[in-house]
Amino acid sequence: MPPAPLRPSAMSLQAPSVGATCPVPEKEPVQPEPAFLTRLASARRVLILGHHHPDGDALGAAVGLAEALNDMGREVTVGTSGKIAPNTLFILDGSSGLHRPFDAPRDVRREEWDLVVFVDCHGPERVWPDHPPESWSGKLPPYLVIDHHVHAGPLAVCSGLFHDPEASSTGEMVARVLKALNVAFTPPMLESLLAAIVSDTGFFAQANTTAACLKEAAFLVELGGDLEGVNNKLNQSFSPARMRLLSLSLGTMEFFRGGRVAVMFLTSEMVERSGAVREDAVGFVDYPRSVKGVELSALFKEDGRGRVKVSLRSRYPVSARAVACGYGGGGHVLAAAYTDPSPSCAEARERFLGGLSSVLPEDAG
Ligand SMILES: [Mn+2]
Repeated sequence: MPPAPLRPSAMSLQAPSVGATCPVPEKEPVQPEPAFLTRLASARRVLILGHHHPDGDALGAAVGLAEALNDMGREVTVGTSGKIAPNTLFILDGSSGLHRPFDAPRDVRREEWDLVVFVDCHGPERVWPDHPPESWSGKLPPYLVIDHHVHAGPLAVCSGLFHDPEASSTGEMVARVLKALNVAFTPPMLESLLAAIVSDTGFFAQANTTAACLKEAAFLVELGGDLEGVNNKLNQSFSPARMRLLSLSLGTMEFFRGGRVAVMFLTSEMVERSGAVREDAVGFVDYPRSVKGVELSALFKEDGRGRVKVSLRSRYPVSARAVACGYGGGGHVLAAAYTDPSPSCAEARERFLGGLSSVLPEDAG
């Protein structure tokens, strides 16, 4: 999921007048605490885990950190839980054979690791959302968290936290960690960290593309990071089956509320007919909101288990999160999601449209 979109501060919206001293519009980014770095660097055997169904940021941040720790002589594994979109698999190829699946908390044997690092999420509940807290509570090795999502409350059980909700991506934060550790950046680190940053910023196009984010990316490019190469792998390497699936899904786009709301379906039947896999649908959610005048968009995806996952995008000031929270979901202001118990996209859409009046009041349109 893309990161918390940030509204630019009032200061950054004011262009400096000609001849005036240019103001410093952004405060310096948060750096990891020395104790956090010591904890990270002193572990010998480290397991790095991103959130369930890891996206480009979770994978890139994990691999970037893993490569650095590996070069420091640590035993490192990147663990993943859930499915990975085909266009982001290259990020794992860049790691030195350090990846394996961890589909359940029991796969993390306590005696095997000195430390677990959760990246792009705040802990085990985001890695194994289908497992009850009893399955991991008190059973994991000590763990650190590196994350840019907004947390609901303090994280009591982690042994160290590097948290910056203003960071564009966890990849940007890992770049800060590696600099603080005086790591010599290698091509696999540069590629995976850039892949993380561009994944969460829509290739430097979204509101979270801050000056700090661009500076961090520029630092990585200066060291030899190849943005064009990352773009080719991430956005120019889709399968024909994925395009067939996109075509079927786009064919279902419909508009409501005078064009302010757009919805699109992705059914299991379409996945089967196209020969694609569900994870090929990465990026589909952005199409309905890309239409002029659309303030809120929803992609309804049958999850293959009799429910419908609803991914929302909105334009400021409409809050996708407020809509998602109304249905028991959550997320960021402009990008959020919830699961609808309806067996079909059409039923889930009716429920969605029925609950919009509080967020998107009826107007003349
Ligand atoms: Mn992220």
